[in-house]
Amino acid sequence: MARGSAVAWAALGPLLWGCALGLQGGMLYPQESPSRECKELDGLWSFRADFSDNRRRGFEEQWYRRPLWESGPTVDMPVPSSFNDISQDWRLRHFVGWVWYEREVILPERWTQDLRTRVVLRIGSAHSYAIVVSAARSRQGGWGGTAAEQHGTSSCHPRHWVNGVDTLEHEGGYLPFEADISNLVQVGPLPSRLRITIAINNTLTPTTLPPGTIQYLTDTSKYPKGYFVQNTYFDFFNYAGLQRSVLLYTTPTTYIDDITVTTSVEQDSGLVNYQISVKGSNLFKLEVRLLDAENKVVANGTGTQGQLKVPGVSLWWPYLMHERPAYLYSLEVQLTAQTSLGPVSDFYTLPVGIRTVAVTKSQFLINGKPFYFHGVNKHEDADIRGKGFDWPLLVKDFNLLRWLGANAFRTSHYPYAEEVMQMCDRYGIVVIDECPGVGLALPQFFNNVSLHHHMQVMEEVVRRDKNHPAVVMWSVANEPASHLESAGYYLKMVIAHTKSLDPSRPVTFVSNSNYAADKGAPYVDVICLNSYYSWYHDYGHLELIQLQLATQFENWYKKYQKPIIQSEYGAETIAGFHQDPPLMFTEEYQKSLLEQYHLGLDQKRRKYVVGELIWNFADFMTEQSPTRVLGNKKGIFTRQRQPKSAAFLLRERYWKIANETRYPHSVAKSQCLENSLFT
Ligand code: BDP
Repeated sequence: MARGSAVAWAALGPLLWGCALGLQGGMLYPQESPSRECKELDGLWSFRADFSDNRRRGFEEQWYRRPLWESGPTVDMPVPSSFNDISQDWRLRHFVGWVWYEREVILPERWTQDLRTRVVLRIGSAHSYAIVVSAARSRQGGWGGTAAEQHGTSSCHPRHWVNGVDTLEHEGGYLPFEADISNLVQVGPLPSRLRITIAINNTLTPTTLPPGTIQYLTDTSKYPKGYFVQNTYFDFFNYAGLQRSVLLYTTPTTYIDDITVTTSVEQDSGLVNYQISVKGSNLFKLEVRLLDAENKVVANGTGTQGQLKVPGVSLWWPYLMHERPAYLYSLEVQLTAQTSLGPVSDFYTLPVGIRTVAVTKSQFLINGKPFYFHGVNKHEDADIRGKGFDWPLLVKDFNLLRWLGANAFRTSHYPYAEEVMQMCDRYGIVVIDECPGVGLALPQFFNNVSLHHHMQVMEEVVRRDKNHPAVVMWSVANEPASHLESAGYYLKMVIAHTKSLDPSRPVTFVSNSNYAADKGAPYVDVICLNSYYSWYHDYGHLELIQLQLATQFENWYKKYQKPIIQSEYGAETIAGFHQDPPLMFTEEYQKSLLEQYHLGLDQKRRKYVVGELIWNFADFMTEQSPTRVLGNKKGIFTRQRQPKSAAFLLRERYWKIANETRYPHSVAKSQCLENSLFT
């Protein structure tokens, strides 16, 4: 990629999107439309953890063959939620191995009778390896279904399948997967009920993402026979289970499979390049209409690909960068097709934000204007639900972000729920979209199997999030051991692959290596740096921060000539601890440390430093250790989302920066979101 002048990825997008993903099919967010119905399966599921020594009893006894309660006791488990913090059983909190979820669903008769209907089972995420077995029951009784065999804790790879048609396997948490189950529910005597059994294994191995190791402790004077622990190399609790929604949805048998949109700007016109894939028939017609926020048609087209021109465009601007941020159009796609069973239609509407992203050697540009990331790093994390998706929590977090004057966050350290990304589009919160490439700490993690899987995961991330205007950059990893030669090759390959999947966005990874030793930095578009001056070393010496920060920035910039984001900095703080003059762990220390960083950042902010993301938005749970007091306490909010003193400090700073960098263009005609409370 040429450097020095602005690189407008958006302009390359339409030319290069042809580099098809290796994945089968699209992963459009399920929505209701005149041709599509959804049935959410959130609520209580039956649940059992397989506590057997080898964790394989469920497969050996074929628990999926019959309703789960028939093979032993079950408990209620809410979905979505992590299973870890729900019960009083400490064994479940720390469980490693297979857990079993089950739920029965009554299907609408049309779904089972109308052969022009396609029924899809979609799992928002299952951490981390999942096998889904679906069985349908006819009105006469008796389950028809499928079977799986042989799974252990140390191996995440299922082996044998019988009647595999109606089963589904997926490796990796944090991303959706789905299966067409029409054949199962639409054959034989009419079925009206569906039993869905999902076995999930949370074991992390050297080839999962994130990676981990299972360590057997064999000293029999200390550990019972077969005793093992899961080692992880990242700093958050490995919550697991059905952490996002599960649902069934329908499409016609000929359907809109995927839509890819890239946008660019030509004078005062917006250009929307679309590409649509259709499955089920070759005899079809596609019509597209672009509607503005007032539902007025502003452009239309036909066919599987094309360009829509929007004169007098209202651009998608980040929150606080413009008086009318987050403007969204709607791309209505209508498919009509001839099938052997007669004509069918399918409708899908995609929100579209028109904006460009570009990087120069010292700036990050959105819509051609310098953008400064003033935001946070987050986690999907809360009391009781763990990493389970929760609407009240989501809305609270976005209200806090806007209160704070934050215009961006990084999805540290895995892709967040799709609903989060939609909120970012609607609120104008810019996202650095990070994959679960975290904890790549050991040399053995940089192997070919991992590399292949990592690339596959990037395909899944890009496939899911490519159309979100809020996503302005992909991050392929957090703090990999990037000083290693093997890591250099690995990162080069993952970054190149990501760029081939999406040439419209810059790509980065987040480094904590030394500038001179980092083998991945040559391949990124933006340098993202984590540093913890006066925290993990030189503790208490706040007076050193400015010097060390200046050295860090100057070294990296001199070597790479790329814009830099301070992607993490922060201090552990127990809310309510006070000490002045400041001592570590107090609110005063966190504030003072931040202030010193801010002075350092301000020295470079107008030069080549293009962003600062505090670690962390809120306190979050980690594994137990002598250095963690009920989790990581570097939040500026507590885990319950109450502000520490630092939140007020940051709020003042972010609003000040926002007021300096706002662009009062009058391109937008209306606003899709009311920001008046804060602007
Ligand atoms: C950084 C990691 C982050 C940790 C943080 C910390 O990227 O995941 O939580 O350190 O130690 O190195 O608080």
